[in-house]
Amino acid sequence: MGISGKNFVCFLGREIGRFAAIAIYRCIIAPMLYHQFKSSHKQLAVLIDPDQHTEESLAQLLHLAQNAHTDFFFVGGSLLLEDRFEKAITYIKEHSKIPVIIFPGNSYQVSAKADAILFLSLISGRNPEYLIGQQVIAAPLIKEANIETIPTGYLLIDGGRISTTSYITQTVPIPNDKPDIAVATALAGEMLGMKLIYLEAGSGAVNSVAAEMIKAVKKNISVPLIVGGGIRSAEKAEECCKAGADIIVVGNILEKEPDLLMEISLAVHSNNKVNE
Ligand code: 1GP
Repeated sequence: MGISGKNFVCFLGREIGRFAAIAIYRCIIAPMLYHQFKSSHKQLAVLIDPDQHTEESLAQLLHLAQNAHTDFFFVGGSLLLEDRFEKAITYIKEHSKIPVIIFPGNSYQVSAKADAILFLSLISGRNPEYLIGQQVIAAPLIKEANIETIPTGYLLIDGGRISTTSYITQTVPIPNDKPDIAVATALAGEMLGMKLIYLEAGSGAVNSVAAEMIKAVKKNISVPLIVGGGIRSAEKAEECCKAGADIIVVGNILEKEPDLLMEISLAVHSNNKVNE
């Protein structure tokens, strides 16, 4: 065999190795976070809006979150007036081992440093911009960032006041006392291939998502159910878990009372001991 033949064999070997490494990464390592979502344990996500934190308050929250065995950080915000998104993700990744998942408020909230992104489609609304428009802009950026992408059906529920999400997206939330609408919407999301369903009452909601609605949706879907918005106490977090939420998201209250995190985490995770 001539020298060019040897080179060709080396080249082929390297290419096969490269493809195998990519395949192993994509099939085994990369989907790990979605598998964590699918765990039968109740889990807690702390929402970090970079605009609401100084480096000092962020450091304090990371410390508390670590002690409280927080399962995920969700990072994002509806507005993000200041250029703190990338800086916040970098800081969290440098100072904590808790997975960072982007919870994007718009198509530009993408970072290669995050572990994953919730690829949200606001399926409770009828505004094409938030059903598919923003996603088309974000898709090439996410591909470039090469992070785990989790298609998520996002349902906005009436939390008792006009939420920022409702205002920004110009969509009407589902009434909190209409579980049937939420069930039909979540089912459609799952049938369209969404891997998570997220019931969102809006940050700072007066009323969190009603237990009846959580129960009804959970009964009808087979993908993990995330619930957030207006969860301000351990009791409320526990009520949502008991109704069927798999992942509880808490944000706003921790900006004012970070010490509540431990109590809320115990309430969420205590369900696991009962269920085990
Ligand atoms: C995430 O928007 C919520 O689903 C967070 O809501 O800020 O009210 O906890 P809070």
